[in-house]
Amino acid sequence: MELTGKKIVVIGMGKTGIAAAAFLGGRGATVVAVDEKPSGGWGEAFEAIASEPWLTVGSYDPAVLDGVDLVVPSPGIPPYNDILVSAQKRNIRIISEIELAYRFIRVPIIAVTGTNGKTTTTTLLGEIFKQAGKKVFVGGNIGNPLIEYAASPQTDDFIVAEISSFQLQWIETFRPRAAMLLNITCDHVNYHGSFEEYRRVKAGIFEHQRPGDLAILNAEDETQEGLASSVRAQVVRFSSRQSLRPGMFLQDDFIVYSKPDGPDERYPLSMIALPGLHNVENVMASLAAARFCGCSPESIVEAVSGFRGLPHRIEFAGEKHDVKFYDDSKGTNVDAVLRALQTFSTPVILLLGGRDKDGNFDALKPLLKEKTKQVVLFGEARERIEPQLGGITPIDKEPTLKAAVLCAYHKARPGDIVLLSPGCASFDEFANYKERGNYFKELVRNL
Ligand code: UMA
Repeated sequence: MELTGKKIVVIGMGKTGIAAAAFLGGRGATVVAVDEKPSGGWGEAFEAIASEPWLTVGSYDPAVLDGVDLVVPSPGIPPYNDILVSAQKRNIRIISEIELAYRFIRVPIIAVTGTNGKTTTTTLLGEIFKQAGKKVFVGGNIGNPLIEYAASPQTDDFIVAEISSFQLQWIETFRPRAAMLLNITCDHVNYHGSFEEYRRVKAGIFEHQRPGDLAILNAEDETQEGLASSVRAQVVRFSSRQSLRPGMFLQDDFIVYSKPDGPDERYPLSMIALPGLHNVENVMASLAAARFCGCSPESIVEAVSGFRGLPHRIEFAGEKHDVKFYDDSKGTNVDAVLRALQTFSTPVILLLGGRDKDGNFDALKPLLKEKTKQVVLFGEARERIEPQLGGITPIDKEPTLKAAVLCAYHKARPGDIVLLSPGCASFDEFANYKERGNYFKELVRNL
């Protein structure tokens, strides 16, 4: 892709936009940086490139597009953004940062997408590769934009990339050597416009693959029905509920990998230290990718056995008077709450709330009845969620997370579990889910 002499608008001066601007400027393009925030507050990383001769700051409106060849939006810029809508009307090319990066990356990319489980699976897969002696870069939505890697010497054997639907929005040729779609449930509908569009964009991860590539699909996810027939890559499907031959499934206490050629491989479920069936699915998907990339079964068992999961994903947060607390602050949508609840067999006091993302909390009802003895709603979303739960379980409402934790602790009896799995964004009280989870853990420590 020729960038020299091109005039390119980069929208959003966060992590991605700044890295993309630096890359483009370094390749001879003229970059116009725009952001909805005034330019004084774009942070230190922006200051480091602010005086480059190839960079100008543009106005945050469609007029900035005059004479522009290309637009690179940051992932957080929704497709209905005025500048993007205008660029489309004017037939100005728009590509996402992962598409730009892909054009310059020579290392095979293993891409992980799905509504839930992406970060855990990406991290686990990175660990497996390392255990197998492969040099690997782990990046993407997990926190290191791929465009930064494109500017590096690229000496790794593989890239394991967490890919969000936002990043898939404007791809043209992005072709991962192996790609997996863990699951699709309702999320980010306000960004994509509809669930159908969200699904379409997510499935785009397979769109440019070729027959020698690998597509890993979840056979139990009904939103993926029919997808296998439209994928050009070879397909491996995994299921946590039924036998699949060929495919990956559970039998007795083993994950069985039945391949079209060659004998079955069997991996003991006891190697998985993470709770919940969803984590078994994450391991199955990782296993398929790792075997495809030449990791030995022994290294897979070794790496999975040693993997203890990530902070804020159903993480044990402490115990007081025989009440156990779990931090699932990363559970910012209804499906993640369902997954977290399924993990527990003892009575749960569930902390639900935060900033509303228009989730359908009605879907929680059957599991709430089965698993919870109490729900404590908190934060901005508490009033909207309450009627959706239809009185299925006792409910308390508190304005803040702190008040919710105190309320839950007060109601808990020895043997109970208090689970923060909010099903909402954190932004009403916190900068992000990590800050919310850390604050929760601090509250538990101080009880
Ligand atoms: N901005 C605008 N207009 C808008 C929205 C934002 O100008 O309409 C500006 C903001 O003022 C800010 C900048 O854009 O200055 C932020 O851009 P961004 O939101 O794309 O954030 P980045 O810092 O570039 O981080 C992005 C991902 N963020 C999002 O997708 C929202 C990070 O994922 C990712 O780690 C990073 O790139 C590196 O790849 C975060 C995330 O929440 C963790 N992802 C979503 C998720 O996981 O659910 C998809």
